[in-house]
Amino acid sequence: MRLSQYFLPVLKETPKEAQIASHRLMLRAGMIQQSSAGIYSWLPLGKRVLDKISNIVREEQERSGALEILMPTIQPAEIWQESGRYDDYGAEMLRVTDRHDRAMLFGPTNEEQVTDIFRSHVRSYKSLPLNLYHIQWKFRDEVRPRFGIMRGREFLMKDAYSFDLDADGARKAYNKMFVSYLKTFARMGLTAIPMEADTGPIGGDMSHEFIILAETGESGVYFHKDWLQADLLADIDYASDLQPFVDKFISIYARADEKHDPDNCPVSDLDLMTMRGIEIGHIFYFGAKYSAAMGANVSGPDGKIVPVHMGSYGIGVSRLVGGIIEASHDDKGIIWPDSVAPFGVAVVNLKPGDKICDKTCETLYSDLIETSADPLLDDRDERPGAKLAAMDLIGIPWQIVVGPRGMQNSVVEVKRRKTGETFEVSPSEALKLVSNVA
Ligand code: 5CA
Repeated sequence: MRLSQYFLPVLKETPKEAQIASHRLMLRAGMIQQSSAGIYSWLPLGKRVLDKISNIVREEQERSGALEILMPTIQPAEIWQESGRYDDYGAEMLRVTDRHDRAMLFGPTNEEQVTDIFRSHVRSYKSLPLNLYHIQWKFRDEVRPRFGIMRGREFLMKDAYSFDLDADGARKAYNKMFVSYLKTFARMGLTAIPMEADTGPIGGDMSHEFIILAETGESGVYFHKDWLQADLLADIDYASDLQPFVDKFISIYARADEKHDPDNCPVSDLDLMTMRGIEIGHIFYFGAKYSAAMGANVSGPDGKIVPVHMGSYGIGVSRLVGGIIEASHDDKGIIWPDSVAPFGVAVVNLKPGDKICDKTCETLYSDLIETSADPLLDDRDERPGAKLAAMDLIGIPWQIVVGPRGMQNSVVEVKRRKTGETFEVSPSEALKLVSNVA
């Protein structure tokens, strides 16, 4: 992408309304724009990151065996009346009426909708296990939307729903999602700590929320310092018994502050850490809560007809954009992990119009496209300082800076955003350097 032809409305001033780093930086980097309270447009740079994150989530869901579908944002009230949640959900649910006076709603979650799909088609245990997921916008009329897209009213969620014949099968489905979450977040450079949690309006009797550590998190967390060195499962065979893995992770202490009892804590003061955390995922096992209410039954091998056992598994995809920034930024701007960066490499032409600089940049740019490094070429007619500051602000992991002075010795400067290290190398060595990252 050529920056001269891109839409990157960066802000010079720090927006006053933003209280936390990620919100400030997303506005300054031209990633999002507020439409109304808790509702945002995603501008080109923000949309790229949102898509990168969605794709990692999608890949790890598929690896775990879940199948992608797409359910609507607008749902009929009837299915929520069947489950009994239509009234319970209260003012958080955005209710709308269509031209025929039919009650509809903008989905805050999709247990009812997916249960309706299931009961229309599945009758036998032979079709199980089944896990259906989608990545879709949700609406919750939060009392206090805040921190930009972190607690929005409209937000993008990955929600998966598992169906099994019995509690045993459901536990296996739960374990698969548990493990796939650790992998998903590790790929984004995040250590996500699973914590036993309350089930709230989703219901059920087993639940874990996944928390990343950040000063601006909404909840306090107590945890064993081993979490900071946890080995997050590079390779996992989903067909194997995952219970030992899950048990191992659950056995490392982690509790929300309201559940932490200092007098009965198994962890010594020396090993215990406390920080604030951001909830980026939440998984639930709720058995037959929805299937019994909505008549989603299957016949077992013995011919007996029973309500199917279900769980649901959410990831805050749009919240993750802010969460990653909270976990990875400095006073100059965002520091994207390579896996979710909007562009892999920035090629900064310090002097557009200078023949050698132009030619070197064009060659680097086309070579980087060739190697799929997803380059951004800063070919704007701007002050060098402003260009370098913009690249730091938007957090591109590698920068190749091409200027007339370096060109006299046929060298460019390569900078690693994360460490601030710089290397003076030839353009071809620069290509090698930036392509050698995983
Ligand atoms: N049906 C279940 C699981 S699919 C469910 O809705 N779970 S949830 O309520 O915990 O939401 C799942 C994830 O969505 C949360 O972990 C959080 O990361 C994200 N999320 C929830 N509310 C918001 C919000 N207002 N703004 C941004 N992200 C949110």
